[in-house]
Order: sequence, then structure tokens, then C-alpha cells
Amino acid sequence: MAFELPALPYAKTALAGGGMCEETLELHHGKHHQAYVTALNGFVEKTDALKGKTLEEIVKLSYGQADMAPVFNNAGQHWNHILFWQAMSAQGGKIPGALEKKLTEDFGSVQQFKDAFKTAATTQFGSGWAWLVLGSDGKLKVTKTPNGSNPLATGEGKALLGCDVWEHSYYLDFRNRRPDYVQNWLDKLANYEFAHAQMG
Ligand code: MN3
Repeated sequence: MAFELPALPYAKTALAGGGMCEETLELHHGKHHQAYVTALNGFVEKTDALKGKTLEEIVKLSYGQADMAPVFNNAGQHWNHILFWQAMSAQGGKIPGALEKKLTEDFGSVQQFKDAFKTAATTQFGSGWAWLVLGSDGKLKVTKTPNGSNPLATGEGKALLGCDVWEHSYYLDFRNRRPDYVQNWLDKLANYEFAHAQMG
């Protein structure tokens, strides 16, 4: 069973009011994400060790293996983008009370959480991701990963939110201004309801 591009959980025009235009979603979902899925399926087809494995299994088994780097990059990016689409909403930016309480406990304040996330996102040199994760110690933390890597591979915790900081994610809407994209993402696009629901 080949991997498939999941449909967006909203219309391509849905996030325009929040600062992510239809063309960005058209290209990012329809071209970039699709390309990762197509490449991953190509590797699975010609690699016995990958056949029948779940996406999560492929991400974990290819992580840190030099000869599997292209497999990891594409599997990781497929996993990351599935989360990314869910991590945004047309009603984004609203933080449920229970999550606000937990963010305040673990970061000091919502503002300090956002500052930490923004720092992670803007100091990731080149392409990569910033994450809000729930660590195995039960604490929320912010991490960043390069390229297609993610907290599932590194074992840093359960990813609750992931923000793509590769230029294709923001260049049409924010040009070269990654800090503005990230601030806007946290304030207007991030789906904190989804993040909280994943905490279980
Ligand atoms: Mn991307």
C-alpha cells in the first residue's frame, strides 16, 4: 500500500485571513508535500527492508543511517507535513485554558513559550522545523530540528505542534521575514486545540 498525500483539513483559501495564502498552500501541499510522498514511495518500492512498514517505523529505522539519508528526509518530511497541516487552523491562535495553564507552568508564561518557540524557529539555520513537544518527563518544551528530522526520530517527546521554517512555507506571504512569519504563525495560525487534544 503506497503512502498517500492526505487532503488538507480545510480549504486552500481557509488560512488566507490568518496570513497563509491560497498559493502558498497550493504549492506547499500540492507540490512540495506531494514530492516527498512520491519519492518515499519510490524508495519503498525498491527497498525490501521498507516494504510493509508504517511511516513511523520507516522514520525511526532510517534515522541516523547514512545510507538511508534520502529515505529519512522524505519519510520525515511526509510525517512532519501531515502534522503541520493539522497544526494550523482558520481559527488558530486561541489557546484553551488548560493548555494555557500548562504552558505557564512549564515556560513561566505564554509569552515566554512564544519567545522560546520563535527563537528556535529563527535560529534553525536553513531548512527545518520548530516544535512544541511533550517530553517523557511530562513537561512541555520547545525544540528544533534540521531538514526532515523530527521529535519522533530524535526521541525528544511527542510533537504537539510543528512549524515548517523552510522558505517555501513563508516566502510568498512574508518574503524573507522569517521572524514575522513565525510570530504570525503562533498568534494567528497555530491550532492550540489540536496541540492540547494530543496531550491525551
Ligand atoms: Mn515544507
